[in-house]
Amino acid sequence: MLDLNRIGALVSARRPGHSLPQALYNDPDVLEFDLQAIFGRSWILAGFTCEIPRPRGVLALDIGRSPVVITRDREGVVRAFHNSCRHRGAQVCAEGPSARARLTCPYHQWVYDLDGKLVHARHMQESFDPAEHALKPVHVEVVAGAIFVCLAENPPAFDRFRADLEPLLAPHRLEEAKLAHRNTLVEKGNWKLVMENARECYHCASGHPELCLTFPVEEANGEHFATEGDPRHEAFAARLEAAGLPKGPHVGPWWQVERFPLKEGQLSLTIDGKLACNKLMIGGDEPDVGSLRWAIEPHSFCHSTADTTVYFSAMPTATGETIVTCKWLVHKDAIEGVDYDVERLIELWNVTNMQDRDLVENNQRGVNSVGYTPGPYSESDESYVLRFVDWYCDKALDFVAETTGTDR
Ligand code: 3BY
Ligand code: FES
Ligand code: FE
Repeated sequence: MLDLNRIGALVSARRPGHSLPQALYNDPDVLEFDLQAIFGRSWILAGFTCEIPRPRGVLALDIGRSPVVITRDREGVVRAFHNSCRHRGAQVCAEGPSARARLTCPYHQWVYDLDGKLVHARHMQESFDPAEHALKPVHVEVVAGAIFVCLAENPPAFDRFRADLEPLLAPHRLEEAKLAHRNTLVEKGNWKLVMENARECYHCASGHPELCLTFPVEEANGEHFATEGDPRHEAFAARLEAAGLPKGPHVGPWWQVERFPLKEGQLSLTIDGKLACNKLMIGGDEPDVGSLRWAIEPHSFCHSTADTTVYFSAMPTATGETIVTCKWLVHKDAIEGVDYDVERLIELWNVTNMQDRDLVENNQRGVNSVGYTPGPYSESDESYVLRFVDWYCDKALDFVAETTGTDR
């Protein structure tokens, strides 16, 4: 049994504006708590509709310890289910994308339709009612080709987020994309350290020499990218307006959405700043549209340039372990070896993610020290880390109050 009062006290005792108390980064009970209070109650960016092409596309992923499976039923409606068989609970679909007409549990071959209905269960007695043993649904929302799921019975309100994201993301035509590559990285660090690192560019100039060619690391340090009165930003805004592309920024309690200019003369977030794919994902033929950064607490950020969308997601697997999943999308008609080269497409983010892994693992080692004391964040350069940590503490204390029936 989790001692919610103890964890609530730990969160309440944190010093605002500072990194968190040690136990919040390395205590096994806190990880269990985070899975319930945070990952169990937030909208998670699970993937993209192009990963579940009609009619047989299926995508399975783990949200903490809870496997989820996403399908499109015969009518094309996207659905999500707990990926746990209604017989004896086995995981029905293996993690990752696959193509299936039905979902067959590998254990005793119970068969489910893509809408979750149980359609076949061998040798069950007369009294057994298949209608009572459909896969359990999980809340799902689709925004411009991006799929969000939430394990909670009552998920957080979604409408404001949708209104902020949809007009900015829709021009990237994710419905017409394909998954060009996907990989994972295991990081020996708590998920919060992975996300704090992902929410700032204070470390970018020294930590990511390759990213610095294209990513405006200095501008990314503030609250958002737009810099008033800067002629380059004004020219960028005018170009976007001509191309009919809204740029935001939109910042909500658990999201940030903003289109920003890349470094001068660079077209994509690649190792050389050139396009990674000649067939554009964005409508029109203007490739110089910067990048749309869309980031969702607790676990992800994406960058959508004219030619690709890159997805980064961090999932806790154990107290000191996080799995980072990266996906690269390109236009579905782009031909590998002709329009794009996978090695070149993935090189920059692979290099960057591995540099971040080393930074996170090093951070975790230092945080484990008996000499660790929470230290101050930079208000200017780590503003999104401050937001993340404040959001985490707020959500954690809400969970404690609701679950224990006490006031905050
Ligand atoms: O959220 C982002 O944009 C990531 C990418 C590079 C650094 N970090 C702030
Ligand atoms: Fe799925 Fe038995 S656990 S068929
Ligand atoms: Fe980084």
